[in-house]
Amino acid sequence: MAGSGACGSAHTSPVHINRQQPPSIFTNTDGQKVALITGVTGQDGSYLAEFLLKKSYKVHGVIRRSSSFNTHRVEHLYEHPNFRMHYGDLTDSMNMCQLLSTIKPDEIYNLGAMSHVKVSFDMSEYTADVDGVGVLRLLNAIRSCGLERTCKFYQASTSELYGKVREIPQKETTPFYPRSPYAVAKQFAFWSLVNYREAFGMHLSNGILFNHESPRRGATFVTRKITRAVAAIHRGTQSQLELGNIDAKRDWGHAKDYVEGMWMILQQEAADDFVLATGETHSVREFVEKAFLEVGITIKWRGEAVNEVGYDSADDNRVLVKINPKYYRPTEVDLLIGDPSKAKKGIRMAGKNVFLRSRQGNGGGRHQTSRLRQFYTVLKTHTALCRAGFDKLIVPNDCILAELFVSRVSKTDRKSWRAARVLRDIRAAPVRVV
Ligand code: NAP
Ligand code: F7E
Repeated sequence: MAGSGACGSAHTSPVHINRQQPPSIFTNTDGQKVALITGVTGQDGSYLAEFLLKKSYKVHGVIRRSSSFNTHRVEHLYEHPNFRMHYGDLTDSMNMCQLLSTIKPDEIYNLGAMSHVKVSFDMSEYTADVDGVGVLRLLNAIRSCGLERTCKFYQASTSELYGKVREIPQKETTPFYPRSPYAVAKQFAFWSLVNYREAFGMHLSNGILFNHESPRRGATFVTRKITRAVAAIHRGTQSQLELGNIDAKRDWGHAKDYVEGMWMILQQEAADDFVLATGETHSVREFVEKAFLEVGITIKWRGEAVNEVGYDSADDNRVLVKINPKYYRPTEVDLLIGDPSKAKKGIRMAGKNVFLRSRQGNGGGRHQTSRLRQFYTVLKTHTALCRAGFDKLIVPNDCILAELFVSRVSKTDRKSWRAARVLRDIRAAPVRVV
């Protein structure tokens, strides 16, 4: 394996954030694959780390320095002998170079990003730096470290690239029309990969992923914002939910399925770009209605535009949903619905298409549910968690707790998530209400 380029000789002292890590994690002599995940502390990064550890990878994650804790999604992995975290930032070229020259990953999953579309309008230059130029930094670091023949690279591209959509549904050949600084930055990244793939023959793949959610979704994205609010309203600790454009439509899937898709994309012999999507679309309005139904409230609507309100059908005076223009975006993406045919045909493992096997409903099988049911599963999981008050509790392993609910609802993965152990841990944990 190469490693003697400009960065190859750079000395680095990785941050030993987790305790009791054997030094062998940096060597790849025993045939174990080595993966580097940027954005490991995010929704997708945490699921991907778990997924790769189960596949016996050595997993290195990049964590941003923060004055407050940003590790709650991965803390349960700290003691894993094959997991290690390193301080880093996509805005720091030397840091990226040093990490790559030390770790010499076989696979890089670039999930790190300023990922909030609305916020990108307020922080456009920073977003371009992290989500756009940051990717180029990583690609150059691979080349500088002489890893371009051995290292595969996954880029977290996005359905936001389609923006003001030119075609319905959207597929790999649909022209892009980005509608936010976030999407513009991601377009720069997308084409940087294609260019380096063609110019230098590197194994670089874009996953064009449509929205995917989970109990680990950040609380300011619309699905979690709604379900948390519904639960709080149900508990009597919140009176109303304020939203922006409730007529936007999204193709929502489950993050756990999508991280498996990321891995499968990198297992292809030839690098390529793939849409991962469910092929169904639902409006934010519909999500609101279904979420309230979970707590026994039927929402009815009256008024128009900013004056529209959602009220409890059992009590006309009980307004539960209001429109607040502060949540509108300067330019909106109205409708996203993906066509994942290429991935379904193209991503095959061991002669069998197992892509989106458990929660996507792409055929028969005992664990399979319909795509619509999957949408409700995400919704129910959020609501169940919040209704039970868990968003108000601090437990050491709340990520795992959330997974337990996923397992219960979807009836999959029960064994692998060791429900009994989780419950025991929760009971023993010093729970405090905040
Ligand atoms: P997320 O929960 O917001 O996680 C983003 C991660 O990036 C966090 O770990 C964050 O660190 C890290 N990060 C932010 N700025 C960074 C920087 N300057 N340097 C290094 N790391 C940085 O996002 P996600 O939902 O897991 O999405 C993962 C990736 O997929 C993102 O690139 C996103 O744009 C893309 N994507 C997401 C979706 C979706 O529906 N979820 C769909 C398509 C594409 P902190 O924890 O410290 O903030
Ligand atoms: O908004 C509307 C909003 O913020 C969904 C990121 O992971 O997926 C995500 O981006 C829709 C939009 O996700 C509120 O206007 C209404 O139309 O949950 P979101 P997003 O913008 O689709 C893509 C694929 C990514 O790549 C991104 O990284 O919901 N909406 N009212 C609202 N959205 C929010 N956040 N808050 C509201 O109050």
